[in-house]
Amino acid sequence: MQIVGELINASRKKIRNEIKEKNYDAIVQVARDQHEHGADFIDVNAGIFVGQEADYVKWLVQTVQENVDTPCCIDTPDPAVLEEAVKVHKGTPMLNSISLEKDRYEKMLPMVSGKDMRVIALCMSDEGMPYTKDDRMKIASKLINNLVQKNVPLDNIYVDPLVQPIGSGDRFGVEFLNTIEALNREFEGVHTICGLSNISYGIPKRKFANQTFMIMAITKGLDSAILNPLDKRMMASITAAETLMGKDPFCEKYVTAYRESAFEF
Ligand code: THG
Repeated sequence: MQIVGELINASRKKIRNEIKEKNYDAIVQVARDQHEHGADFIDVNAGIFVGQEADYVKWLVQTVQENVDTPCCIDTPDPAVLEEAVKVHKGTPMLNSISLEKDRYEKMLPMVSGKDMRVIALCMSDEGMPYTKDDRMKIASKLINNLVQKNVPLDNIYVDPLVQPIGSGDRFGVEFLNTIEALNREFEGVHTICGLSNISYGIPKRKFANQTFMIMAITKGLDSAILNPLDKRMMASITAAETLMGKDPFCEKYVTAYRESAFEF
C-alpha cells in the first residue's frame, strides 16, 4: 500500500492556524511524524486560503522537503496553483488531481504529458458527481486512455473513483468497491487511490468505519490511500489485510510490524 499522509490540510481545524502563521516547526513535526509512521507521500492542501493558496502551498512544499525525504502530494483543484508548486518541488511530486472537468483537464494535461509525474485521476466530470460503477468507469476509462495516449505511463496514474459518504447514499460503498475491482480487471497496472474518510462523514465511530472500509477495499485491489498514518489501528488493519491477500511474502511485514510494536493489533 502506498500511503499519502493527509494531515497537512488547512481544512483541519488543528493545523489551519499553523499554516496561516507559517509555523515552520509545527509543519515539520507533522511531516516527520507521518513519514516515520509509514507515509510515502505528504499531502499538502491550503485550499481554504483563497487568493493566497499558491503562496501557502509553495511554502508547505519547501518546508516539508527541507526536512523529510519524501515527495509531496500537491492537493488542489486549481491548475495554476499546481503549476507554481511543481516549480519549487524537488524530484517528482504526485499531482492531486486531474479530472475530466474540461478546464481543469486541458490546463493540467501539459503538466503531466511526457513528464515523469505521478498524477491522481479523479472520477469527476462537468456532468457532476458519478453515482454508479458504470458512471465512474466511463470517466476513468476516458482519463486513463487519454493520459496513456499523451505519454503518461500507467504506472504514474492513480485513479480515484471518489468516495462519497455512506450516510448520503446506501450504494456509495458498493459502487466505489466495484469500481476498484473493475479498474484492476480492465486496466492492469494502473494504481487506485482514494480519500477514505469521506465514507464515514456524518456517522458515529468514524475511525472504525474507515478501517472496515479500508479492509474491504484492499480485497478489491486498492493499492494506495490518502489517510492518517498516525492511526495505528488503521495501519495494522492495512498490514493484516494485505498479508491475508497474499501480498506479503512469508508474512514478513506482518511479523516485523508485530515485533517492532509498530502498529496496534
Ligand atoms: N481524493 C483526493 N484528494 C483528497 C480527497 C479525496 N484530498 C482531501 C481529502 N479528500 C483527503 N484528505 C483529508 C484530510 C483530512 C481529513 C479528511 C480528509 C480530516 N477530516 C476530519 C473530518 O472530516 O471531520 C477532521 C476535520 C477537522 O479536523 O476539522 O481530518 O477524496 N484525490
